[in-house]
Amino acid sequence: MSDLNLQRQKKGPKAKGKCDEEGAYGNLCDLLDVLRKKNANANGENMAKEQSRLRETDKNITEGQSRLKETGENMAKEQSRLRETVTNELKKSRNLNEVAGSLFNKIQRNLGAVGKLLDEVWKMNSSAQPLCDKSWKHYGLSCYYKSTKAEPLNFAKEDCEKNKAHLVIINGEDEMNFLRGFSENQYWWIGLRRVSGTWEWSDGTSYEMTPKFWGKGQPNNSSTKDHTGGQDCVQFSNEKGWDDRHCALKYKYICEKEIP
Ligand SMILES: [Ca+2]
Repeated sequence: MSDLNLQRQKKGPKAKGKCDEEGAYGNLCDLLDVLRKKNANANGENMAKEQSRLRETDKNITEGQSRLKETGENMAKEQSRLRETVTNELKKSRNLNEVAGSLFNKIQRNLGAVGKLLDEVWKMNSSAQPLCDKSWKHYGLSCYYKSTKAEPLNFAKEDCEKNKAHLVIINGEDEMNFLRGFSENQYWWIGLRRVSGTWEWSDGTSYEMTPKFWGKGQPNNSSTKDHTGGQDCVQFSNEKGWDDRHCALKYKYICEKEIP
């Protein structure tokens, strides 16, 4: 029996409501009613399916979130471990630097002592050849030369090199004390330069390892009316210590070479 006939049987001839008309209109109305209910059932089923899919999606999202949280936590732990490792390595490297710096200073002091001894021995032997060429001054294991003219840094550097020497490298306190006396209160270029923002001695001696004798407020890398940009070269005087200056400025210079 069709849904429509069943419904009409259940409802009976006296059924009240929208579809209580007899005949074609009543049948049509009943048919519409059945269709509406079927449609409602179909919608209900679709909604149930949709709800189920949504629940599944929600579950997947929750699981994904949980995995992400776990990954995030692992990454945070790994980051923390890495930070700790880097900190420890930095500490070790600083300690090594300190040890190396201390050794370097000891070596410098020993070399100074050897130089003085050499000087004493040389003085005792009056027939010995001078330790340094004429117009060069002996100190420690080196000979030092003071220029008579003021020149830009590049000229000074080349002039020292022509004499198989280099602009003076200040390795320690002893040598600096010697140079203070040697400098006669004038201004001199030394072999220290800023290269790409890092201070470097011209013979490759480590700047980090050597003691610094910067004057008050130096290095200040200042600009002047005539010279903009970096003060990348270093001048020293007994009175003011080291001062970074523009390399194009002219100063006298001190060359140094090792005792032959
Ligand atoms: Ca300066």
